[in-house]
Amino acid sequence: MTTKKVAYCFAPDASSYQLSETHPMVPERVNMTHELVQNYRMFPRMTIIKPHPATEEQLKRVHLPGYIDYLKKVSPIATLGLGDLYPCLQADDCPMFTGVYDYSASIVGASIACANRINHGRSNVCINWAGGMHHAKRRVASGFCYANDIAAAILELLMCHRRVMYVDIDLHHGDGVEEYFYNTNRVMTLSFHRFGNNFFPGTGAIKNSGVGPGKDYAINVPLQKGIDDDQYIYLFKNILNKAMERFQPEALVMQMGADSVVGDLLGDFNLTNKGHASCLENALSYNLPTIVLGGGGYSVKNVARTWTLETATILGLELDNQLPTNSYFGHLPEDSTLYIPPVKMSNSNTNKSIRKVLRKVTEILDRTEI
Ligand code: V1S
Ligand code: CA
Ligand code: ZN
Repeated sequence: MTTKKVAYCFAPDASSYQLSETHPMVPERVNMTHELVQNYRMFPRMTIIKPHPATEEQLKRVHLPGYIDYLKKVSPIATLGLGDLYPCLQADDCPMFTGVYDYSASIVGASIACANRINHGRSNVCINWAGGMHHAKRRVASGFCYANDIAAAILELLMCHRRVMYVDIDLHHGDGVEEYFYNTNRVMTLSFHRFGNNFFPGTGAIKNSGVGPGKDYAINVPLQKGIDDDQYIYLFKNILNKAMERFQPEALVMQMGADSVVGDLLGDFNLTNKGHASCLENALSYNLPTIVLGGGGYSVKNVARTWTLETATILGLELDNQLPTNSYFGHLPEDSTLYIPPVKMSNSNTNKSIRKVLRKVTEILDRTEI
């Protein structure tokens, strides 16, 4: 069991909206996680926080005022179907919907609440599974993300910490967060992601590693389909260890997108949820004040399994593979267990290509100085 003080933020508003009828980012992801965490009896071991929505002023710290005004205005008229007239939302990926402003404000508010608890030393680890919206840009929504809660939380942490490390194990490149901090050496961004053949969002090559004072502080780890636990964990541990040694951060933000787990609707990695969680366990072993956020993940039951397992990892608990009774999982045998096994699939990452990525990333990290 851990001696860490853990807080768990849950904003009902952040997980009560359906973006569109066919949209893969469904609110059940977070609600199912919430119920499993509760039914595994983890709530008494954490401080449960019901955060306030972000204020307009807080949202405008990370977004163009005009964009926030637009989200606010568009919220009540979304049902009129005026989508195509607006340039800041992207019809399929980021549709407008009634409540888009409140939804965004509540996610950002929860991540800021996590940062505030860390800043005041009230918690060592703060969780917001509804957060992790890493694609949102200053003036535009992108890739299912409307407001960048991660950038907002990092800005808050920077008020009390000299250097913040951001680590993103979502399947996709953390382009939005990278862009916010591309020219500073006070934030190191480290994203592991599927890359190539126009895989969304298309950015995240190793060579794109920051500009000006931020040169070499944006670290990208491009990967191919089928990567397994051994390869991923090998890269993760070695790169994070080197990054920690060089950067010496005072706080850590983890984006735990579960679309990098095997069987995801939009993904094709072969990571188990134990492998995914072991990356978090490794990151927590540095004993830094840490914010843990959600992100992507589209095979809903697997997302809930993964984030439940990771909540237990944070608390230092081992969970029974038998899922507790809950209202989402049925009675099928495949519905009864927590751990997700790997599958037989082709792996386009060779051990040689993995070592090459590690070597190139290490060269960049070796150039950084604090
Ligand atoms: N891959 C993928 C994908 N699938 C969809 C999608 C599917 C059904 C819908 F009803 C709506 C959208 N969009 C995409 C990607 C965006 C992925 C975002 C991942 C977000 C995250 O997990 O990293 C963090 C929360 N969008 C695209 O590939 C863009 C298009 C280029 C192709 C698909 N069409 C629908 C939009 C344009
Ligand atoms: Ca990533
Ligand atoms: Zn993703």
